[in-house]
Amino acid sequence: MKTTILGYPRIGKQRELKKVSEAYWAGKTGKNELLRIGRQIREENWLLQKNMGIDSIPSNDFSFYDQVLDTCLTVGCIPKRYSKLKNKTPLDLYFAMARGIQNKDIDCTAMEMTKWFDTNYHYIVPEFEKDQTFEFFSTKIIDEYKEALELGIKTKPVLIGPVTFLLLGKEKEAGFHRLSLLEKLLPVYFEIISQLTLLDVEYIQFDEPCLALDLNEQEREAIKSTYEKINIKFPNLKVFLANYFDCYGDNLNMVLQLPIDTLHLDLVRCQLQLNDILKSKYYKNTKLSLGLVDGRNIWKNNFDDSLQTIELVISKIGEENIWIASSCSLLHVPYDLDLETNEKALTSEIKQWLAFAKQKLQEIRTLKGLASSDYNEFEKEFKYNKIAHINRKESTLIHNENIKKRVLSLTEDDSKRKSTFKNRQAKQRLALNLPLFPTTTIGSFPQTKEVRSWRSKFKKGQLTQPEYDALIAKETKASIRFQEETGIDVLVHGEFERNDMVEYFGERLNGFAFSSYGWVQSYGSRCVKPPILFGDVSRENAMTVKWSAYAQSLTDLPVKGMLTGPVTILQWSFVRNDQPRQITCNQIALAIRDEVVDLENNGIKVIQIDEPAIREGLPLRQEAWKTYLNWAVKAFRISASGVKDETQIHTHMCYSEFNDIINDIAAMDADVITIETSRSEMELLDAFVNFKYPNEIGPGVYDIHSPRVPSIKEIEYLLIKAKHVLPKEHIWVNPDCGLKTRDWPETKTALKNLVQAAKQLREKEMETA
Ligand code: THG
Ligand code: ZN
Repeated sequence: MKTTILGYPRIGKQRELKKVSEAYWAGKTGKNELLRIGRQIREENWLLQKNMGIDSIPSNDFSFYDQVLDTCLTVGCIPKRYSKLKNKTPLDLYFAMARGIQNKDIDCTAMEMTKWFDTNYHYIVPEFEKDQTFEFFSTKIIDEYKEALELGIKTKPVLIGPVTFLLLGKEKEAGFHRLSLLEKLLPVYFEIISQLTLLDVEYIQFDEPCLALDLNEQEREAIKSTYEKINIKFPNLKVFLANYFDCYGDNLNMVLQLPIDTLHLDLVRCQLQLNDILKSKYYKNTKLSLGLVDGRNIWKNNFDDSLQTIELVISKIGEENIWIASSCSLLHVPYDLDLETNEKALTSEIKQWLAFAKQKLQEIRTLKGLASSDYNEFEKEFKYNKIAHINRKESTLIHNENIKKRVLSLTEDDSKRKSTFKNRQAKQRLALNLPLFPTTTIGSFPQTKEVRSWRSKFKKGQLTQPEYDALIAKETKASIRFQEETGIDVLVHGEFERNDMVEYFGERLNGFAFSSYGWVQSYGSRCVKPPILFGDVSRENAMTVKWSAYAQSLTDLPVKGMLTGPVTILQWSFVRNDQPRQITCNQIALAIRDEVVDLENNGIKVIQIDEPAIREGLPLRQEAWKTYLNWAVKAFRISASGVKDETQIHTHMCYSEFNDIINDIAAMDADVITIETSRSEMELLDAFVNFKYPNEIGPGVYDIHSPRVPSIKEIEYLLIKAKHVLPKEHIWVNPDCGLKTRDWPETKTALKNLVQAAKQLREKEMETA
């Protein structure tokens, strides 16, 4: 029996990598310092794993930005627009691809970014051309293997498999399919393997998480031929093939026949595949890596359950054919629970239920101990583990009978508005009196350094509540005046009082706890600190009414109330695993519903409930889509349906492709949806040619992810494009997303242009009418 993990967090225990990269990009620190911190993080991670008793330690799981981008560099898949940079230092080329580059010699956009499977991690999307060639370009994987060897550690290098790499990318031109590039790509993989073999590598981990998706015959065949070829060329290499986030599903029979050493199973996401494998006539003598320790969530492993599984597998295939592993890379969990010493933030009662990355290493080691002859040495830990689980089951912190009852007594009517959209629309028109092509923004205004410093001073006790409130009030008032002067029709208060859009609500609801250092990489140097949703969710007091009502008191124009939706709060938290996600989601939905009603009672006529993560929560296999979409859409509707017809409900979505779930988005029945489209020049609207979206819609006409200011003409052009597929009475004019990452000067100019474009379009309509 061996222990392993598929990867370790790399942002640094105290986000050292984030800090040094941002300083490097700002020109405030040199390359040597950046490289030094990178080396230090790798060394710390490796030595920690060694000390914790991990037998097979991964390398090449480190990254300065993203592992898919690393793979692009490894195989020399560098879009032509960067070719000028190829003879510069590799690091500058690398960051230019990740972040774009703009100076007097060169002006290149960044490569696109998208969500990594169903996680909140974003990867860089590889770009392929028809005449794409590959070469072994960056030797990072070799260098890091050698670096670990020098520390006396023979690692298991991690490579994104060639099929997954191709499938994750996109074709930059028509006329070919990216999978057809496999023949050209494989020789580079052979070259890498051959160099690693010369260094006496034993295992290479190939990550092929595309095996968790519905694959067609060709894609399956590509996997099969790839690993057969690798085996023919390198018969002594031990291939560790990893799939995670879901079952092998229809791909199982094929992978069981592959000539590989070890097959990794994510047993957290898919328990049932284990029995299928042990029963299968195709299963011969492949070793099995049992991914029992959850790499996506922060709960302690249940040793009792895991041991039963391990013992079953031992009885079938023998101890020597088993690995104990994390379910996926530990990238998705924070570093170390031992850093959490603030008892007020995270009580010891809650802490005893949790395991972060370092604790998960210990769990893997303990499971191996308990399943082998070292049992006695680990017996004590087994006992503590049992106690923690009993304690969690019975904790009064977790269970709230009123909430459980309220969810059980939900009826169909609770997820329905009082009237049809048509009736509501008529009443809302009278109540709001908006012009054609009404303008609005998505909610947040720039979170300047100043605003963030107020919050941080307030948290440290350097500002009193009244002092802090006065600063927020002043900023909110200025934002209302700015919007009035600019001529925006539906205003927002600006969200100056908020941190992260999920954290803010978590902090105000029962059932959530917060870590102090529980950072997880979201993309590049950007991190999030997901709330820990440990118990039944309830709302004691209004969460947003104070600032929304204050903003509304300053103006006669409607001010939109701003909330985060139940599915997004669920998706961006570490969610309890002791009840179905659907029930937890309904609890959040009821809390948001009460907030929506409170806002209405306090004079707010337009309320936006954001659901940017609804697409990300979609299961990887289509057979599971319907069930998920049913409860997710319903949870949104529960949150939105407590109001009268006159109150206009908005929602907002971004970060994903929505075309394939457009029917379900319509079923959410929001009166207005604002949606990200501007980067793809309204490609999204293609979906609306065939599908008549029934309610009102604001396709984003200003890409807020870039400091670039769109001209009036550009915005008008996008709106005219929208007018071709949407009824003009349904079109709203707004940016792509919230403006919190932007600065004021560009925001002001861009919004002036946006209002002007809407006005011009209105005038043209008047002329033709
Ligand atoms: N909140 C959460 N998840 C998200 C987003 C979010 N996932 C998708 C998308 N938005 C990811 N985008 C970002 C953008 C900015 C930051 C993180 C994710 C960011 N983080 C700060 C940093 O790393 O410096 C830390 C945040 C803080 O100081 O509170 O800027 O909006 N949950
Ligand atoms: Zn958005």
